[in-house]
Amino acid sequence: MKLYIGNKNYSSWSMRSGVLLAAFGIPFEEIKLQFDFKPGSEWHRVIAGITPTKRVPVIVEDDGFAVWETLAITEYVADRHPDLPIWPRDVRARARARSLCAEMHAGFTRLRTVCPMNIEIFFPDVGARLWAEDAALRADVERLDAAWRDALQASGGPFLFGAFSAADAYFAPVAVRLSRFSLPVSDAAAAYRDALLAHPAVEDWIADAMREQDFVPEDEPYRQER
Ligand SMILES: N[C@@H](CCC(=O)N[C@@H](CS)C(=O)NCC(=O)O)C(=O)O
Repeated sequence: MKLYIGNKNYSSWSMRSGVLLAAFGIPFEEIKLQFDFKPGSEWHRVIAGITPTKRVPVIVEDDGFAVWETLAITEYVADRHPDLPIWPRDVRARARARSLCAEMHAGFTRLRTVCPMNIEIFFPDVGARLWAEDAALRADVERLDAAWRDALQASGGPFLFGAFSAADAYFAPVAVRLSRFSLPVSDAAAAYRDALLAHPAVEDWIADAMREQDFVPEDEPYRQER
């Protein structure tokens, strides 16, 4: 099985699927497609042959069968590995985990827009300015904080549903955003953010991202160059 991803530094959706597979020890071949959004680039040529959405991540099986969209990838991986607790075993916890992943997939748009994932750099000044000026960002982070606190309180932690699950893989890029932009959260959310950043699968992804040394202008609203 191949997992096509984008640059690890920037690609938050790729990170969700990559961390999920690594955290559960599922064997896969990682294929990184360098972001290059100029017309006619290698990125456009290769991605168009893999998925009709022209976005990563994408799973491609040996016979060419492809699965795209992170939520669908998560479900496919869980279906293929029913022995692994990718979703919480308890039916209500599982429903709640799916609600949070769906909420993440469709929502938190202000947080995702103004605080794009950029693993290799810390922007505390930008984060402080955004926090002061942007009510929609504050509302997203407050909702996130409440969602995390509710799940952690019900499960007892250290991850949202106790043991690491798909929901945690889903929120790994958000933990990076909170940390890089130094956005204020409750003590419980901060402890979870730090536990997530310290998970070996997340640490490995971050270490790879730090080694990339790429600069993709379309993903760099706060820098002109490296
Ligand atoms: N809803 C999609 C989002 C995927 C997505 O937007 N991926 C970005 C990289 S993080 C991408 O491929 N962007 C390329 C482009 O916009 O051309 C998913 O869940 O997989």
